[in-house]
Amino acid sequence: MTNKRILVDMDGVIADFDGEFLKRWRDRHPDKLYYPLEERTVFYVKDQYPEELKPLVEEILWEPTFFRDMMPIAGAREALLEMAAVGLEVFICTSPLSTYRNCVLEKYEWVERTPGAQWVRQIILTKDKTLIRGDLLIDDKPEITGVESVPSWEHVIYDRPYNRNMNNKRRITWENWRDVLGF
Ligand code: UMP
Ligand code: MG
Repeated sequence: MTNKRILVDMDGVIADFDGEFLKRWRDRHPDKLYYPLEERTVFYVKDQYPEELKPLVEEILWEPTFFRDMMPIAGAREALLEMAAVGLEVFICTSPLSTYRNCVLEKYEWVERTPGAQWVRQIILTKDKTLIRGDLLIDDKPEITGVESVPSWEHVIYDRPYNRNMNNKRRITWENWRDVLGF
């Protein structure tokens, strides 16, 4: 497995996008519909909420500090460092919001802070992950599509409640990654 290139997604894999959203949603709209993570059935949080609440969801995702302040997902930082230590080529491969103004800068700030400044050079920011070459892509999105119909990587799905309908892919967490990758 060493010498392999591992592309690791950011939101929902190393950065707790949903935790940050739910915290802000509950604080700001305590009277409104609330779906805890375990009840999320769709990948995009906005798609879970009715039409009249979608702008309020977006307001939170687009505001300054949202992408900066996410907590790390438990075990993610340690896994990145360990993967690099065993000689894997590790990149953080993440898609920015099209409403990019806060998101892009804050993703860099997040990586600089957690997992650390040397990881900033490992960031690949792209809307189309099929263009990026690698052996594995660890990602929570159920299906990853783009211009390349046959990407070079194997998509190993990072286990989250909203992707459990996908059962034709290997599944990984920061608890079992060594077994799944064969360490
Ligand atoms: N994203 C949303 N809503 C969600 C989850 C993700 O807008 O519920 C956006 C945030 C990021 C991008 O810009 O998608 C993350 O995509 P990945 O790189 O993690 O697939
Ligand atoms: Mg993701």
